[in-house]
Amino acid sequence: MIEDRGFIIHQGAIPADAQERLVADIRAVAAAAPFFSPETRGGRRMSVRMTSAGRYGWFSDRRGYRYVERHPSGVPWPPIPESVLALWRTYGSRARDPDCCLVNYYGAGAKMGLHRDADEADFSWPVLSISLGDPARFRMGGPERSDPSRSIPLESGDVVVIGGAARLSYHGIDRIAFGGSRLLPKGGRINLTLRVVD
Ligand code: MD6
Ligand code: FE
Repeated sequence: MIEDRGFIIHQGAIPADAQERLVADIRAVAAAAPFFSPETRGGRRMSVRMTSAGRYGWFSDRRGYRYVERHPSGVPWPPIPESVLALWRTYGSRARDPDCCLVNYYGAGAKMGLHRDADEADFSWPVLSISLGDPARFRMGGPERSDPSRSIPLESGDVVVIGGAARLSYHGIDRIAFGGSRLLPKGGRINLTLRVVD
């Protein structure tokens, strides 16, 4: 376990067979609620493709970022897989389950700019992040956008807890090493973030 600026990184937390199980479960989520490319407030398409599981899903368009109860197709989000909930109960919290599992898919060249996860009602709950597939560089900063930041590599099977002092800190994904893992046969990276929403 490494701690940096309040971000807690559990490297190699998920064994290979459990990673395979998670990918299979996420494929089932994406079959019910297909990946889409949200639009930012500024009207640009995000390079990351997204979907969600749980009571709420994360959504963005020109009206801004928010949690919604349905996939853009109109169907409710599928339930959060048990394999994912088990990781939350180990690394996130045993006090309650999360409301949302945001699923991000990074293909070649996809990245995520520095941002804070601040659309939730109660910041005493951590956000848990699970990395699967190709390696990525995770950038961690502080509570202000202008705070100094540094990046660390995240690999398939790593779990990051963003809570406590880091809960509202800026972070992002600089780049991924496309094809750097064999977990996803077509390459790319899946990141799951689990949140308590309201
Ligand atoms: C990613 N993660 O790792 C993007 N957010 O693909 C996040 O934006 C994130 O890793 C909140 C907490 C942990 C995270
Ligand atoms: Fe985030």
